[in-house]
Amino acid sequence: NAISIEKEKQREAERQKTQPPPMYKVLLNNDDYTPMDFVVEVLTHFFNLDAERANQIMLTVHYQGKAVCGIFTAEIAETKVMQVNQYARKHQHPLMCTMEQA
Ligand code: TYC
Repeated sequence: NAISIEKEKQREAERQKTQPPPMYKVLLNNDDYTPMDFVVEVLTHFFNLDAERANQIMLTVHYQGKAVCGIFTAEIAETKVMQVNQYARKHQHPLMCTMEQA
């Protein structure tokens, strides 16, 4: 009935307060055209990686097809994906950033 549904909603709300939020992996995907230097620039600028880690991740994408750039809550992951894809399009590169639940 309506009261038990309401109770369950309340219980779920309480559970969420004490539960860590779902986390999302943000990935870069390989393509044949985006310059390696541009990918490294994206990784240092949007994911706060130093040049060496950025270069490692770029090479993992290049050789394996994709790599995780970072793990974030939903809102932050969505923002990263949008910012990276907009920045790539602005510079006319096909670089593709995606997210999936960790
Ligand atoms: N494969 C690209 C090249 O050879 C480099 C590249 C790396 C592109 C990572 C995208 O996410 C990427 N220029």
